[in-house]
Amino acid sequence: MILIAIGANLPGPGGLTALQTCERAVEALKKIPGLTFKSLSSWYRTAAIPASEQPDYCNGVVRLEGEVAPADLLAALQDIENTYGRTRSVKNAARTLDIDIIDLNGAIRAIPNPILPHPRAHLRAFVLRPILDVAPSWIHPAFRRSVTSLLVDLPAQPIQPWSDG
Ligand code: PH2
Ligand code: MG
Ligand code: MG
Repeated sequence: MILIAIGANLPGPGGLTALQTCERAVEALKKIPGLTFKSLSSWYRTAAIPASEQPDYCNGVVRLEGEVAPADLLAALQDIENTYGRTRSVKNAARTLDIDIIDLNGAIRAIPNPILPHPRAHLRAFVLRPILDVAPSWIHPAFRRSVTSLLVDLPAQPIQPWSDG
């Protein structure tokens, strides 16, 4: 199972809303050669973590299947990010699109680009809550803990279903 997290909190090119950019990202993920789309979570409106004056994020998770080398998948995701105007400044800066590999077939990999599973996934309701939609029996490959068990241990993080306006 491959879990990919999508997030956006700035308008994209041509005035796409954050939600529209996220939806385009899903369509692009479906086109990655060799991978099969399985499901898409609900979209959530989430407050920036760590808390800041940034706009709220639109967040969701996609579940895919297939075999792909970690660096190749990362490169494919960065291509999609770049298509939607992603620029890189400081860590945790507001962005038009962020696509992160959360879990790649259970791989555990300490070497960056990408570290697997995503090193902060277990700390983030904006990742764990959508995983509950697409893979409710997911077990964190490194900590061997269920998504529900990780979620209940988190401090409160503002997250609600996305709705326009
Ligand atoms: N992504 C981050 C940092 N903070 N906060 C929210 N709510 N959603 C995100 O996707 C997000 C974040 C770094 O990638
Ligand atoms: Mg991220
Ligand atoms: Mg990222």
